[in-house]
Amino acid sequence: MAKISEERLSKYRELADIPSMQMQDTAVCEIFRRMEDEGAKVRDMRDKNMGMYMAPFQKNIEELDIACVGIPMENSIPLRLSTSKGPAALREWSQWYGPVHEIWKTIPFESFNVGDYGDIEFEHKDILPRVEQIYALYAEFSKAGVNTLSIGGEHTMTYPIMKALGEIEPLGMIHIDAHADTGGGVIPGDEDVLSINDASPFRHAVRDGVLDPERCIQIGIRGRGEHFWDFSHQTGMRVVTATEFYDLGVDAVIAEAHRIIGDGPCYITIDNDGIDPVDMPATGLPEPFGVSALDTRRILRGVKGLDIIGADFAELSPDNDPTGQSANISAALCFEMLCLLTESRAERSSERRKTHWNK
Ligand SMILES: [Mn+2]
Repeated sequence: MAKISEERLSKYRELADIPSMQMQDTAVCEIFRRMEDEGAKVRDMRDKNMGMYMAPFQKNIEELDIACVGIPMENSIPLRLSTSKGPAALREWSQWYGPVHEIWKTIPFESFNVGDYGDIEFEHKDILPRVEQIYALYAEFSKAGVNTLSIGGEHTMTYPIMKALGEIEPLGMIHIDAHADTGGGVIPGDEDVLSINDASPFRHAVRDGVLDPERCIQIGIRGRGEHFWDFSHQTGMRVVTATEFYDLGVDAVIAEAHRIIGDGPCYITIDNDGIDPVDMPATGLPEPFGVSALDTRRILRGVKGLDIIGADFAELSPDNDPTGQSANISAALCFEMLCLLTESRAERSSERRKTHWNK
């Protein structure tokens, strides 16, 4: 048997003496070193003092460029509850991701002041005052020019977020979901066509003039609820069912998203039930035959270049997945969105300020 030559072996032995970190991209070495110097516990991923993606907790809106926000809202989900635990589960699993994007090499912390704002502490238990409270907070973010990555919590939250962010200019939308969420009086026993719940956020956002339906694409829609979504079709939203998504292919759908949304501001919202329940069991209303987790990531990577001003991830219900894989995949997908927010902000403005942990 031929052995590996001495020449090759001596080369491998020389390489084996160099620490991995030193062989890597110097930008990655630098951010890890800086984080440790500033007191971030990058070696302890269970440190409860660490915010999402190891970002520092920060409440000062004026100082933030990009805020990660937990919205532990659980009001209108009819069954299989636990969305109020979504932000905590995502925060825990997010420690596995970042600080660098594996393909784009984006390091959000080196471009902007990224902070975890923490979870919204609701002052009321009812849905309407909670919607008001979310709106008031996001109006402050919008006024201060902060881009937001919001982790739910039920999908209702996206209505007040859009109401605040779309006030200056109506938003376009990339929406991944099993349900189009443009319903009126969807929940059984609910006679009010304009009630606010997690099946209606986009009906309200369009009605308020903050979401432009002609610049919306909804991907992954499926199940028995098609008759609820006439508002999407009649206002000109592009509804791509999960079946159509796989017939057309991911690249064709991404090209369509670029064409529909164009240059204006765009919001990305993912309801985790848009993703196939095989990958994402931690949801309240699982619908089989959805978009895979991998294809969800391909969509997110494919929409780079659009002007993404905000993003969210809704309906994560950790109790429905004891393995934690759903929260893990959710955290991976949300890091993609954090990098999209970073890339878009960098396109929009040449101002830079780094994240610091030692304040
Ligand atoms: Mn939804």
